[in-house]
Amino acid sequence: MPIDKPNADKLFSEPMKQIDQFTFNKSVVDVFPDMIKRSVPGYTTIIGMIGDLAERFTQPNTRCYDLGCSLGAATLAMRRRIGVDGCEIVAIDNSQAMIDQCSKLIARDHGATHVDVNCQDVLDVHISNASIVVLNFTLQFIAQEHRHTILKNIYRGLNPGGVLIMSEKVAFEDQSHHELMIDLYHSFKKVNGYSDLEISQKREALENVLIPETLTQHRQRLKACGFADADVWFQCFNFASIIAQKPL
Ligand code: GEK
Repeated sequence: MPIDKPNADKLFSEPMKQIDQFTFNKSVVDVFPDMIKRSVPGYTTIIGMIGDLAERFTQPNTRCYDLGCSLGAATLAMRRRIGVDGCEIVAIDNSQAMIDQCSKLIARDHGATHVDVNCQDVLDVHISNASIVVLNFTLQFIAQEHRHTILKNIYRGLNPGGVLIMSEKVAFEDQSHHELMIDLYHSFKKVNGYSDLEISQKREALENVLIPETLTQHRQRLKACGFADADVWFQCFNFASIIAQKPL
């Protein structure tokens, strides 16, 4: 089967009179694989490592959840590495355009583990019998007042020994460090072919849509939800991934 070349992300390349709030619509879906690789430092590494973590933590006859799955990159990474029987992956996203394309990509893959793909809000998902829950750059798009409820629901639904893998764009308490990380991040985007115009228009579109928090805020919330020792396992500039295990 030929491998499709991803469409280049040019969504913000022309000057815009009015910049609408960013949404995960069909135009975004069409360029998403290119967009996320060029916009999130470490994305490909994190996806690969989610496969490693799935191999290590998936228990037989349990579920793995990919919440805010987009096109299912983490789902496929887990599916390729789950080595135990009786498991199911539940992939959830509230963008119908994402789910339509995700379903096609999952159908093309011939992994043995069953994948259930649903268009649903993360807030409405009932989590149970879970070995792994992945929130790969999803919580940042959810209103802050709902974040505790989601993480508490995840904690309840995880089996003892199960893990949450949560990646986020983060902010820093120290203003000069924060500015340095943003500057390094913008250099990363420029090296990846985004112009100053694209960077600033996208930034404006994401204002009030993507709300980063500090690692301290994340650790405190995770602790309050029951995850006693949640901490960072990957970081590049202002993008980090946390692993949190439910005690055995
Ligand atoms: C990946 N995890 O490739 N309920 C469900 N989905 C949501 C919600 C919500 N309330 N809010 C946002 N989303 C993926 C990348 S992208 C990250 C995740 C990014 C979905 C939204 O529709 C989008 O598909 C995803 O979360 C965020 O590993 O684009 O920076």
